[in-house]
Amino acid sequence: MTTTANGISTVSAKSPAKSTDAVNSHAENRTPQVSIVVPTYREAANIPELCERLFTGLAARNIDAELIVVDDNSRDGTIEAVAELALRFPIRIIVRETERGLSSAVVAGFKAVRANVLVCMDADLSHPPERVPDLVAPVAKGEVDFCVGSRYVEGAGIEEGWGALRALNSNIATWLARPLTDLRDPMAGFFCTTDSIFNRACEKGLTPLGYKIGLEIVVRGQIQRTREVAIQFSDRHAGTSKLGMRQQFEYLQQLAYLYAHRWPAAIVFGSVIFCAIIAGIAQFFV
Ligand SMILES: Nc1nc2c(ncn2[C@@H]2O[C@H](COP(=O)(O)OP(=O)(O)OP(=O)(O)O)[C@@H](O)[C@H]2O)c(=O)[nH]1
Ligand SMILES: [Mg+2]
Repeated sequence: MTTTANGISTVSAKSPAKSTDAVNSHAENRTPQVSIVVPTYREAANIPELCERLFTGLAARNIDAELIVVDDNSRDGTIEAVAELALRFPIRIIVRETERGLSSAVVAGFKAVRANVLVCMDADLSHPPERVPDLVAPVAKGEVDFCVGSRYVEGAGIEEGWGALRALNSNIATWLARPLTDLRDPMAGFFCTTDSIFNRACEKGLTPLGYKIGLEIVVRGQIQRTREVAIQFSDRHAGTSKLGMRQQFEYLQQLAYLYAHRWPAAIVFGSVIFCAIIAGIAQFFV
């Protein structure tokens, strides 16, 4: 990783992300209470407003935080936007030149944090930045290990722009994850946890596949103490969605891995039954 002035770290295949390397030159020596990681791909238009609203909300609650943008070489002005904001806010950027993917970007960010309390959120302002302190509070107090900004608890809401198809898609995806966790919104990309929970999930084989890194941490980290904070989920502010068919298939693949992790015996049993049925059917054709 090479680091330049104004808080820019560049990661290439020859220099994979390492936690200490990623602390940029502009960062102060103090240790922040909270590290907020935002994965980005072509989100330059959203970063300034995200940053302003986030740090205004944090200052109002006296929370000392850092913001780490993990960008997959968008080349859309994200680096320049962060460099300008870094003059006023504790923000830095990690640019990955050879890797793509939301979950792996969040993992790279979590490995580069300086605080013990970690937050993950989207850049497109779908997640209200003002609510970060409400997610942080129960985790920082040690009341829970994982706090979600939830779309599916009482008091929460989703902006009307979601069409019926997207709502159905989200509901099916949520329902498929139901056996893995009690969370009403296990798909949320807006959550807070701790570095020790994240490290435990890594030790248990965390696989940064697809979009649902929160679910991955909850299941692999064997988290029991969770809380959901109702949020108003907005449509993306600017730019275009990066969620496509590929991410949907990756989600199914991720679910298969998580089910196998949680119930290895059931998966072996299911595979044997499946093979037996296939072998039985095959007999009719030979
Ligand atoms: N670093 C990185 N970030 C990504 C990648 N794909 C998506 N993101 C970021 O992850 C966050 C969520 O992506 P979105 O495109 O908003 O996905 P979504 O919220 O499901 O869909 P919309 O809100 O409808 O656009 C945003 O901050 C994206 O910029 C990626 O491949 N690499
Ligand atoms: Mg979004």
